[in-house]
Amino acid sequence: VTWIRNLIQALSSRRRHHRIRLDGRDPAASRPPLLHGRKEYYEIPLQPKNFELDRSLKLEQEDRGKIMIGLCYAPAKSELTVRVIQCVNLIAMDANGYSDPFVKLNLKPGQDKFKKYKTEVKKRTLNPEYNEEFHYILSQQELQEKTLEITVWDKDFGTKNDFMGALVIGNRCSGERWSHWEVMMKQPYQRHDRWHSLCPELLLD
Ligand SMILES: [Ca+2]
Repeated sequence: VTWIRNLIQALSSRRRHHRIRLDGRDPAASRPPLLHGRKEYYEIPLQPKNFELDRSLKLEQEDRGKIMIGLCYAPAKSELTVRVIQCVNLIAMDANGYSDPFVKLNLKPGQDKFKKYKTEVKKRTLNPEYNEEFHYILSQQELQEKTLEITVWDKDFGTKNDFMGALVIGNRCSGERWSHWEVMMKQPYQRHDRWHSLCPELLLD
């Protein structure tokens, strides 16, 4: 139990690393010389106590990669077409250093008539290309009140899928995520392709 006590001590201190001996003995009690260069200690990274203070870690966590979405509205058919084109620099969710990403679309506020769509799963990649189109039938007025929720997931076979990143596009959003929706409504019958950053959560502004 000595090494557990040491670990608890290290967790309560501000140290980022603690040495743990693999045979469970207290490394402080005796320090025999290293024989044949064998590694006796492994550095175990500990989580910093205060995530807010560690800015570099926070930035790293927020970088979820980018997604390219194509939007086109055809008023004569009352048809919105969403094209999921591709993603780049997604985060790795699997132990092999890759993910098996797929994209889900959800037009909100949702009624039953708006189906939830998803793309194919692209296996073992962080830069998937989809080029898949999905269609919604709704009037121009309805379109103004909608937001499109886009989420990226890692397919896990046998267990729950992992959330990877999110994007909301619509009139209630700000910046690029609003202007993309705006240009789609102002210039109908044309496909407008744009890159967007993925966020760790669904944000409107
Ligand atoms: Ca997976």
